[in-house]
Amino acid sequence: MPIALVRRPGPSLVDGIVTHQEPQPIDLVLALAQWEAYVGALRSAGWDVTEVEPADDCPDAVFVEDALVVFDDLAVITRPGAPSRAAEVEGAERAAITQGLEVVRIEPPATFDGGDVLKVGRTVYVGRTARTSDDGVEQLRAILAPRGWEVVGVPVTSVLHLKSAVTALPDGTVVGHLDHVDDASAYPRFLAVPEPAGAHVVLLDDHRLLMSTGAPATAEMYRSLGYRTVEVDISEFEKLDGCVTCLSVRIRR
Ligand code: CIR
Repeated sequence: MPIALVRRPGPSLVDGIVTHQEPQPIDLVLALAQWEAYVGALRSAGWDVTEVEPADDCPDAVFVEDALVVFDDLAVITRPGAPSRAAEVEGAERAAITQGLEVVRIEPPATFDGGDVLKVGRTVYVGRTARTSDDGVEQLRAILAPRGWEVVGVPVTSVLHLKSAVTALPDGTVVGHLDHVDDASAYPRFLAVPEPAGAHVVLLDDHRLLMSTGAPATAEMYRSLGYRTVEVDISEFEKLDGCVTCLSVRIRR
């Protein structure tokens, strides 16, 4: 059974970082209910959902994808670019070890957020952003080259992370909204979607896509391509520049 690591949101979520939109109040009760529904969608699709220990002093800890990235049996523990997120990696590392993963760390002074990593086959696209430094990209390249992964750096200028702009369908087609994609030609196969939130898909399996309720036209487009969609309302996390991908780390072995 594939494993999904998640991290329960704590009371400090209301103080999460907002960079790419006007700040809006966060409804904590609604956020927790939305998080439970997100976890429920993963479980219903056959994922073994495991909670990483909470990091309630870190308002953005629920966005667990930024703290570690898994490649086969290797967990790369990141070095988040936002200082308030630095302590998130401690519990993430313990969770990786509990899962029996080999662990390596991104070392200072580099910074690296997991949301900047998009895996398509054995290609790893890495966004160069305000959170992920050139040095971070190069460290990942050095870690992964001997393991048979190719790292490709891509520019990201208008959103927080690479995966705020693009994700990929099960057949490897990269999907994104053209307002947020700096260079669609970086990807061998690219499909433009009609809504920004439609660019965010979690692959539940080869046929089912988990996505936000905030992109109904894109969901319809994916269904016309033969996929099934599972849509969850994550409005409280979207107010904090989050999306469906960053709320879990999927481990497929
Ligand atoms: C942050 O600014 O770090 C959080 N408020 C949102 C992080 C979202 N993570 C992601 O897209 N991978």
